[in-house]
Amino acid sequence: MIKTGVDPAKEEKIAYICRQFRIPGDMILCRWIPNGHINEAYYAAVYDGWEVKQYLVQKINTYVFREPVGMMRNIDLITQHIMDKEKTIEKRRRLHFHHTESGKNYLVLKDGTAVDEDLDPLADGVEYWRLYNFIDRSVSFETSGGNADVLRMSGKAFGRFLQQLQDFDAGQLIESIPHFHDTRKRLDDFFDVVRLDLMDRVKEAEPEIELIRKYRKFGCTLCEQIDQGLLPIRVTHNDTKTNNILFDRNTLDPLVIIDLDTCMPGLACYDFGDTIRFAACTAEEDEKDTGRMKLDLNLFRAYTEGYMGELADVLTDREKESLSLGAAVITLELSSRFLGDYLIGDKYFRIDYPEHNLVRAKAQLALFTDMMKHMDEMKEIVAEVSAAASGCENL
Ligand code: ADP
Ligand code: GN1
Ligand code: MG
Repeated sequence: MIKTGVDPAKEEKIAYICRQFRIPGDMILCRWIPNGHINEAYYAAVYDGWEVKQYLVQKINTYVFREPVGMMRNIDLITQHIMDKEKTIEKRRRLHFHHTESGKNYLVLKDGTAVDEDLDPLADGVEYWRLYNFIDRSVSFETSGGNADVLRMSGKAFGRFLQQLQDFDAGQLIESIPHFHDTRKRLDDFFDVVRLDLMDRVKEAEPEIELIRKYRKFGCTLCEQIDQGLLPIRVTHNDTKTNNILFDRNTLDPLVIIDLDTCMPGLACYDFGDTIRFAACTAEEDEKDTGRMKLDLNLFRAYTEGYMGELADVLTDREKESLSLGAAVITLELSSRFLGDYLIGDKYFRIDYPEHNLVRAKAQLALFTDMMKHMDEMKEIVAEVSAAASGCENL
């Protein structure tokens, strides 16, 4: 069991951050939230003498997000756009980022003290934090547990999200991580890392490296389709794991999409594919027994149904055809990212034990191999479901 308590110094720091965001009252409880591989998230409960209010306090990982100010502006624009669409005032269905006294939706600390300047995020002692509403009585899924409803509701949630962003002007956004899902560049970078072999770890992963090499050209398929102008660039989420959706704990109603850090121009099929990779799989992302990493076609179908229910009339035919490819390509891409991180000494993804990234890469490659075996079936399911969702069953 992972310990989620925090030490008194950290507790004091989180309480200080709450005060910088002008939260009235005293922090009475603070817990570390271990899910998520990138940012550092805490739950904080604050009592103002009248009621207890709950917040999510998060340190932005500036090794990963080099432009936190631009990224927070992206998030502001996107949450505002969605609010305007939803016209909802229910707090549990939206993310509300609090502001500091100087009106920023982020806080800069230098050696633990708040400063008003946007300091270099990579400089020593500099940290960027944010604070927003904690969505109460919600649950997020680290795995679907084989439950098709989780997948169907997830498809609905991410489909709706994409649909709501259709008229959002992508030109307003910065690329919070340049080339995030540029698989061709990801694979080039991976083979550079293999060549350098800084940690002398290549010898531990030779079959995995060869497998990635074998499919390198396949991994570039979607990039080629972009080059040929075949796939539209939309504003996408780019990190569509089911643990980035908060569901109502009792009804499974998807309440809100979180982790908006990577929202930027991208392809629908990477969004579609990433949920499939994460949740339409018979085991968790970091399963050690690779024999358990299989694609579950029933879960795949359920996700496709939820997704197409929102997007059948939005996506182009070519995009629909690309969805199954997206699942395989993003799984290969992430395999190379996990393995590349292992080879450079685990600088990017949070790990729970020394070989964690290697284990993750092996698991993802096993899933990728299984997806390739089932590519035709995936494509058939997408065609069937999208035809039914557009009301023309006989296609
Ligand atoms: P990361 O980039 O590290 O994945 P996330 O923003 O996804 O960070 O947050 C990590 C986890 O914290 C999520 O998977 C979710 O379980 C929880 N979480 C994040 N935001 C909220 C929120 N507003 N309310 C409740 N839980 C949240
Ligand atoms: C990271 O932040 P989190 O845990 O939701 C990563 C994704 C990977 C994912 C794999 C910004 O997502 O790209 O697919 O881990 N996010 C970033 O679990 O790199
Ligand atoms: Mg997350």
